[in-house]
Amino acid sequence: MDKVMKSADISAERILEWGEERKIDTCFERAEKLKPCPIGETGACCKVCHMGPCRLVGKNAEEEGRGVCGAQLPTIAARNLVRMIAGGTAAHSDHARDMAMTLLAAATGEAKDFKITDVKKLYRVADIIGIEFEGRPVNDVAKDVALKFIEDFGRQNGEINYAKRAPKKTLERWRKWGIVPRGIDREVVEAMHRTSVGVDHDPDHLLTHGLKTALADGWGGCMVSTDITDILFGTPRPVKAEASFGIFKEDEVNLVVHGHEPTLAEIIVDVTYDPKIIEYAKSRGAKGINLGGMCCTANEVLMRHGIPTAGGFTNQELGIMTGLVDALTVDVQCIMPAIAELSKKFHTKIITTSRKAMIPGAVHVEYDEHNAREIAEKIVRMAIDNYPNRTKQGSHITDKFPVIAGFSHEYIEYMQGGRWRGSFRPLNDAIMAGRIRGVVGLAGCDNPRVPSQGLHRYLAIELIKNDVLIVSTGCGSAACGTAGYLTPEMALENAGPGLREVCEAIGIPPILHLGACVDNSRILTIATAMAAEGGLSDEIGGMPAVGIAPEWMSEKAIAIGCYFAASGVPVIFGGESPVGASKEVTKIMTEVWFERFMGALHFEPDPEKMLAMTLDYIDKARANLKLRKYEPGKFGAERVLMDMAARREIERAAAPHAGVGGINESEN
Ligand code: NFS
Repeated sequence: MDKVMKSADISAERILEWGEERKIDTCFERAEKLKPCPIGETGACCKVCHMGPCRLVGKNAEEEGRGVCGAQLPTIAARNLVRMIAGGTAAHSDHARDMAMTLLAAATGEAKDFKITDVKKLYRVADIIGIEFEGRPVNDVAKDVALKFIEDFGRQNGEINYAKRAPKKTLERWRKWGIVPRGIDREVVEAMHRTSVGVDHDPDHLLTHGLKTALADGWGGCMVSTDITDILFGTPRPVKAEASFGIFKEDEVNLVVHGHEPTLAEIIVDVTYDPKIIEYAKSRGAKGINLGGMCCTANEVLMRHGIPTAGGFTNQELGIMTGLVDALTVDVQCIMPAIAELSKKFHTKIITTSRKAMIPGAVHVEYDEHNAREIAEKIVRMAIDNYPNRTKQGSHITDKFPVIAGFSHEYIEYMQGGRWRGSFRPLNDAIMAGRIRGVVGLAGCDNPRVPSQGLHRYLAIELIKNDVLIVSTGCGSAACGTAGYLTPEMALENAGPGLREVCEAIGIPPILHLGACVDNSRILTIATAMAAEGGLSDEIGGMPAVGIAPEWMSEKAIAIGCYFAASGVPVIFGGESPVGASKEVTKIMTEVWFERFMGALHFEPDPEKMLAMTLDYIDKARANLKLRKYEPGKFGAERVLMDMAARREIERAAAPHAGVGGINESEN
């Protein structure tokens, strides 16, 4: 029998084999040794008080099972899911809070190393949230924008700022069902309260609040974070980069930024270009400084600066095992504590930087936005100082692939018509004509419990073969990038005939990398723009669009899945359902949510079934919208609204050796 692969990534698999020979443990071995508890895995375990934990198992558990307090299985499963949503929302939104605080400190001059980079985006955002901007100093506008967003966290009543950014009909559904978030913190706290012992016991009522909390994540935390990051560091536009372990260089200092927050990483990017720092690296025997990323901090600096990525979640230990990483700085979220222990077998220095997150065994250099450059310099110097300690220990396995990333909402609009005629008309027309069958958001983590990255890659290839345009984020993007899928050539080789034509005409890959997980908010605003453009659905619900997260593992993924469902997008997650023990909860999330919001959250471990469900949702939406029936290679007429200048810009961006292409800040 063939050996079962742990990772679908060939380089990852080779590093794992190298590690196995030396008995070096990773998440892959730990996942094998530690099987999930079958009771907790399906949501049937309640541990919200200490009369339990109560495990509701057995054939009739749904009807007859009771916890010590009398709680039934649907209540317990619903509570478990709502707590996951609250955890995910808290993570994204606390990150967003810090972004808002940085914007405020930049605007008031307290954070001297930060400035407003994208003034046009600032004005666009100010306009949406009702801040006067014309004729005012930029920093005054930025201060008011920051303060208005900070209100979103602590507001007790009313609606979060960006609720009104949703299509009118979508917002009406939310108002009808009482799920427009008031304030982000309020919804998270209420979720924790309602799921504590002896409070809310009605599964539907609980899950409705779960959706309200999730919307506070999507249209609150995530969207606020994306927009402030664009304002501070620039709105992404196509950029060339590279992915996989080959981004590490044998003769340069390899410093990796890992985690989720872009602020310190942005300053580190800048420091690595400082001639005095480069000179310092040379004085320690290196040819230069090579910055790389992992997980979503990687996505943030990849999108804006073309900093290469070593990949997503399951690659973090393997990166260290190359033996080439001199320092790995981590901020928050998705950082395996195992890296501190693992790093002792190599020369890698692990540096924690957030005041919220420490790991025993790591060095802590605390980031403070008021003193960012000094701290960034200290970190880069630590990496340089560690370069001479590099030994031969390590797999030294290095392959890499080219990547085109940087597809923001603004750029996607621009690429469909140029500076003056940017719109979503061509995309809507291509969908109406059947050239593009539908759109899929491919997101979420990679997971050592499946051949990691494999489900992302399988679904990505099959979907583009079926003329489905993919927008990807987070570790979904990383899994595609480290396989070489994020290039325009991918369309020529693998896309169906309609999608291939569209990609060739514009010069884009069939998988558009939209950024980090918080940038799933870009998918919400793109769907909103498509609804406003006309010809498809006039709300997010009903679009031939589906969200998938085949390898999810984080609570953040659950929050994202739920805010897409509440916004009107059917969502299909891989793996076992964390509420699979309860038929009632499953029915609410699939059938009841679909009736109310035109979205749903499914769990389907079989990737072939995931694919079939995705295409089925898309085709049914096309039929309901009375669009031309999708047939490969047969299209209706469509208008093309691309001006030559725009096309040239995009071709330049996607061409080999091109630098940053497309719009510049003033056109953004
Ligand atoms: Ni998203 Fe980014 Fe990756 Fe999953 Fe973690 S890195 S925020 S949670 S593992 S996609």
